Amino acid sequence: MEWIHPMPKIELHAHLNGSIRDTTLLELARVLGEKGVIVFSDVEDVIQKNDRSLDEVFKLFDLIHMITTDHQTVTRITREVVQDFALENVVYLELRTTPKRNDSIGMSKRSYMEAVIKGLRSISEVDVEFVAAPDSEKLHNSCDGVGRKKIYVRLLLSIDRRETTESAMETVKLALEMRNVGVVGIDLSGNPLVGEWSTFLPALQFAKDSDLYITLHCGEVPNPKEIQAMLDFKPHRVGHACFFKDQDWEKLKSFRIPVEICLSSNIITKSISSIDIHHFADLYKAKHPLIICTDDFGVFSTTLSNEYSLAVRSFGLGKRETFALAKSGIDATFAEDEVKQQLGLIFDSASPEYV
Ligand code: 6MZ
Repeated sequence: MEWIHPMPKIELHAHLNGSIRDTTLLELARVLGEKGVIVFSDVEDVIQKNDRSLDEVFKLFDLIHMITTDHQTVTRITREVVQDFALENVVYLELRTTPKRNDSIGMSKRSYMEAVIKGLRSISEVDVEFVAAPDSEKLHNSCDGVGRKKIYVRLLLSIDRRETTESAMETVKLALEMRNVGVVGIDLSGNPLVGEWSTFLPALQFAKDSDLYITLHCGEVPNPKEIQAMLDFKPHRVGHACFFKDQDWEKLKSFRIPVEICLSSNIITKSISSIDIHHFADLYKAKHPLIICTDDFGVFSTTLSNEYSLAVRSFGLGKRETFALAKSGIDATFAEDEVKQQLGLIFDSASPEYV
């Protein structure tokens, strides 16, 4: 399946701090170990482990945040994550991250996001287009092997389920202020066993009313009431949808809400017990909009190409169907029409290889 890597791809569900290279994480952990902040040998095994329950994943995130949350490191990991996606021939990336406040190092949610933006600006190996610019220069052909690679990047600000209504509102206001630097929407994520939907609803409703796009982690654990409430909110996309019941599927399908599918993440965290019963198959058969994503390529040791290979092997997709699936992701992006058009051209120019 060597054709999957060069195929243009769209990534819509990627958490910044879940997408750090192991080598970078180990290097940063070693430095903190030398400073006596952590015991390196303890965290080394945790970072390199591949099999993680959902609970262990969130413990790992607490550790990662301890290692990464200073301005310089946020800038570095942003740069590396975007470079890694560009190398995977991702032509459009919606990167999500939770703006963090840490008074002890003078970090505000805004300064955290400024460090992310600095990371985007610091990439020189590939062309990164992240500011909505209708008259931006025309795209180089990203697949002809001659032009420089170009990747469109848009940002989603995540609200962590541990946050209060007030803190969630602060994130939404920040997103509104940062629309001119590529922020297009809001994500609700974090440990699904923590927090109440009613806590986040005021901020999410305000975001929606202000024309920000919304994607929700929905049904990552069994929580029938919350799933129905989330669907009634009519988000622009949902992620995971692992514990949906018939009535949830009916609603999701009638509203045509696209689903971000994260196969390895769902299998590794055991949200889905086996790939052959994954809801990808039913949604794909029903021609429901869906998009294959990585979730946390660092934490789950995967790549977007690997996720596509898994789908091809598990659900018997052909080359042409896989390409059509990747291309159909354009409609699910939160990008401006101009960008969607450009993405259409990129896929069209690559299509002779995939028909
Ligand atoms: C729910 C997840 C997640 O925001 O610090 N996150 N939330 N389910 C998942 N599935 C496994 N994977 C990641 O990236 C890390 C944060 O993203 C959310 C969690 O809130 C995690 O702390 P950022 O860049």
